[in-house]
Amino acid sequence: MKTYSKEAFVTLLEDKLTRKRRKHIEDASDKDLYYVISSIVKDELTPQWLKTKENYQKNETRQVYYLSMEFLIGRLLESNLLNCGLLDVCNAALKDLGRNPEDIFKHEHDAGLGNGGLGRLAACFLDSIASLNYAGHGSGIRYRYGLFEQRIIHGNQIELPDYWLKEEYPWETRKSDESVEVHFGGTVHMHPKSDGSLEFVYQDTDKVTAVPYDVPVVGYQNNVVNTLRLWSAELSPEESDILSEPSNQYYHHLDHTHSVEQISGFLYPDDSSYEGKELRLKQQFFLVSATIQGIIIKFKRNFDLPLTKMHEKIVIQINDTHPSLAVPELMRLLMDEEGLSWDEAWKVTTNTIAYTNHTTLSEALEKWSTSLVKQLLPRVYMIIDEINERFCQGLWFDHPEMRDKIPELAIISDEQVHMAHLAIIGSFSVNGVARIHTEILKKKEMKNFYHLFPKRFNNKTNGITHRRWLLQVNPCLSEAITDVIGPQWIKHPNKLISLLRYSNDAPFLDKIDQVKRKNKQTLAELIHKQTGVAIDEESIFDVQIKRLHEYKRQLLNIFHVIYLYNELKENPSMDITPRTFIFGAKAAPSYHLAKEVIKLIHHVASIVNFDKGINDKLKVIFLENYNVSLAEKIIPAADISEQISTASKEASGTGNMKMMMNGALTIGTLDGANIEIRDLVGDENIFIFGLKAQEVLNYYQHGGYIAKDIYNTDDRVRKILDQLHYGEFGAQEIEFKDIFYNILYHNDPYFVLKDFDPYIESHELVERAYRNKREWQKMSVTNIAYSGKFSSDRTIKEYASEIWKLR
Ligand code: 26Q
Repeated sequence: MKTYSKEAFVTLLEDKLTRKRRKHIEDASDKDLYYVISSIVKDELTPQWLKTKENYQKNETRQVYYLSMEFLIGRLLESNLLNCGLLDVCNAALKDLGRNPEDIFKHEHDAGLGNGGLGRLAACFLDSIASLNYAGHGSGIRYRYGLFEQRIIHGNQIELPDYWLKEEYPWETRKSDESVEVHFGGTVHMHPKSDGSLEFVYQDTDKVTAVPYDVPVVGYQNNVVNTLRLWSAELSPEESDILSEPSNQYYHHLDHTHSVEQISGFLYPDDSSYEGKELRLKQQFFLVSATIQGIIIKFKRNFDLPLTKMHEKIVIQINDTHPSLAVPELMRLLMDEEGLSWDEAWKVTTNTIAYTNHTTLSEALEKWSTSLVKQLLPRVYMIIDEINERFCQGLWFDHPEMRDKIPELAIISDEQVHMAHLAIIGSFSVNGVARIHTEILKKKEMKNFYHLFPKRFNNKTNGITHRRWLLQVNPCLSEAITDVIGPQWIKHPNKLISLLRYSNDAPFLDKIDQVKRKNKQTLAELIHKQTGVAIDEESIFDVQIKRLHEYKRQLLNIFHVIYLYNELKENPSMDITPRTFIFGAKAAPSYHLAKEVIKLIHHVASIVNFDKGINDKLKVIFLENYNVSLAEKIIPAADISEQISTASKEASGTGNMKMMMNGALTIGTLDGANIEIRDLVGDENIFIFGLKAQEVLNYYQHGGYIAKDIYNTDDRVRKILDQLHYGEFGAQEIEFKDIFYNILYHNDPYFVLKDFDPYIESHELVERAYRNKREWQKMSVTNIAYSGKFSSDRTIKEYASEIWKLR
C-alpha cells in the first residue's frame, strides 16, 4: 500500500473532509474525522481487495471458508490503519492538528457479533489468515442486534439492545447482485426421472433472500485483503413487490416480512447452554445454505473443474456444531441441484468439511428435535436420516464389536438430531482447541468415535492475534520490546523468546515496570471516571474478565476477596500489599445463578470500597459492559490474570494468552491452555493451584467429595457462606441464599470449596512474590517471552498445513 508523509496525510484529510462532510478541519467533530479516516483507509485497501480476489482467481488458489455463527470483531479503524501501515502517520498527523486519535477511534461502535471466546477466536483467525497470506474468508450473519449492552442497576444486570447499525457502518459493502435464496418449510415431492433416479421438488416453501455484506480483512502490511461475508435476511424481491400492491393479504405479508427479517435480527446471548429455539435453527440453516450456495457459484465460475472435485479447491471449517447443517446442505445442493450421486456427493462433502469442537460441557451439546427439523427443513431431514441409516448399517456390518454402541453413536436417537455426531461423521477432521481438551475428547467425550476414526482427531491449540493484542493495545510495551530485540517479532512472534536474554537486564526491567505503571494509571483513570472509585495505582491489579459462568468460578475469586476483608477486619494492621480486584463479565440473560454472582460482586464492592477501617487495602471494581474495546484497555494494565476454571471444564481459554502476552502472571488451575502456558514458563513463573482434571473427573464418576464437610471444618469457609446466607455483610441485609444452597445442597458442583484453601495459599505466594519487584519483573518478562507460541499465526499455520492443506 501507499505510504504518506505526515503533511500529505493532513492534506488528504482536509480534502476528504471538505468533499465528504463539507467541513474544514477546525470545525470537524471527532465523529466527522472517524468517518473521513475510515473512508481514506477504505480507499487505500479497495484496490488491494480487488487484486487479492483476482490473484486467487488467476491462480485457482485453494481456499478455506471459516463458517461461524459469531465473529466478535470489535472496532476496525485502528487495526486497519495498523495493518495498512498508516497508523503512525495518521496518529502523527492528528497530533499536529491537536486531535486525540483515541477520541476519534471510539466513535466506532464495537461489532459485537459474538458472545465471547468462540467468536473472538474467529476474528483473530481472520486476522492471521490474511496476515499470513492465505486464501481464507469468514462467513457469518449480519445480526442487526449484536450481544446485548450490559447495565448494572443496584447490582442487577439489565440488558439493553445493541443496535450497532444505527449509523452507517463504513467497513461493509452490500453486494445485492450476489444474493441467494434460502428455502424453509414446505413439502418435498419425489418424481422418478428417465434415468431411474429421483428428482426432488419442493412446494410451498418460504423463501428468504440472503444478501451478502462484505467486510475487508486486511493482512498486516502484505497487500492481502480477504473478505468477511456477513449475510442479511430479506424478503425476496417478488414478495416485497406484493407488499406495495393493494391487497387484502396486507397484514399477512407484513407478518411474513417481519418473520423473514427476524432471521438476521439478533445474536443469541447464551454461550454455554443450549436451548432448542426454532429461530436459532433458522439462523443456522440460513448461514449454512447461503454460504454453500455462494461457494458453489464461485467454484463453478472460477475453477475449470467438475463439482466432484470441489474438495480439491475448497475446505470449509465449521466453528463448533452451530453450522453443522453444512453436512446435509452440501449433500442436498450437490445431489438435488447439481445432479451428483449420493456416493459422489458424500465423497465431496466428507472431504470438504472440517469441524472444531469448543466444549465438553454436556449442557452445551446441540440437539434438535426431529419434529422441528422435519418441519422446518424437510429435505435436509431426509438427508440426515439417510446419513444416519448408512452410518448405523456400516457400524453393524463393519464394526461388530461396536454393535451395542449404535444407539449412543447414532445421529438420530431419542427423537433428537445430535449435531456433534453429524459433524464428526460428515467431516474429515475433528479438532479440539487445547492439548488437554483434545485428549478429553479422544479418551472420554468422543471415545467411541475416536475408536472408529482415529486419524480424524487432532489438536489445534488456540491463539490470539499479537498484532491487536500486543502491538495495537500496548504500544509502549511493543516499543520497549522492539528497542531491545528489534522489530522481527512483529512478523515472527516466536522471536519474542529473545527477551529471555533481557530478563536480568536492569534498564529493560525498569522500562517494563514503567510501562506497566503507565498502563495501570490509564486504567485507574478510566475506573475513576466510570465508577467514581479511586484506586491505588501501586496495588496489585488482579483481573478476571470473561463471560460469567459457574465453571469459570468468579465465585471462588470473590470468596477470596471476602476472606481477605474478614481478615483485615479482625486485624486492621495486617501487613498486606494493597489489591484491586477487577471484574468484567456478562451473564446470559436467563442464567439466574450467574446474575446472582454479579450481584454478589457488587455487594462486596459496596462494602469493601467504602470501609474506612481497612485503609484502602482492598478495592473491588466491576466494569460494566465488558466487550472487546474494554478488554483492550484492561489487559495492558493487568498484573494478575485469573484463570481459575474447574479443571477439565475450560476447553482452552484465550484471555489467559492475551494477559500473558502483556506481562501479567497467571494464577490458575491446570485446565485448557493454562497447562501449555505452564509447560513453557515453568512452575516458577506461574501460580498453579487446585484439583487436576483427572481428580475432578474421578470425583464426578465415583463421588467422594462432600462440600458440607468443608463447611463444617473450615472456619473461613463457614464464615463466608454464613455471611451470604444471613445477609451479615456490614449493616446491609442482602441475602444470597441461592448461592448458599447451590454450594451446600447441590454439593458444590464446581468444587469452589474444595479448591478454596489451595487458592488462598496460592494467592499468598502471589502477594509475597509481588513484594520483590525485581523478581516479579523477571517473571513478567519470562511470560512475555514465551507468549509467542500463543499467536494465532502459529495456530493458523497448523490449520493451514495439517487440515486445510493450503500453500
Ligand atoms: C448454541 C446453541 C444455541 C445458542 C447458543 C449456542 C452457543 C453459542 C456460543 C454455544 C456456545 C457458544 C460459545 C462457546 C465458547 O465461546 N466456547 C469457548 O471457545 C473458546 C475458543 O475456542 C475457548 O477458548 C473457551 O475455552 C470455550 O469456552
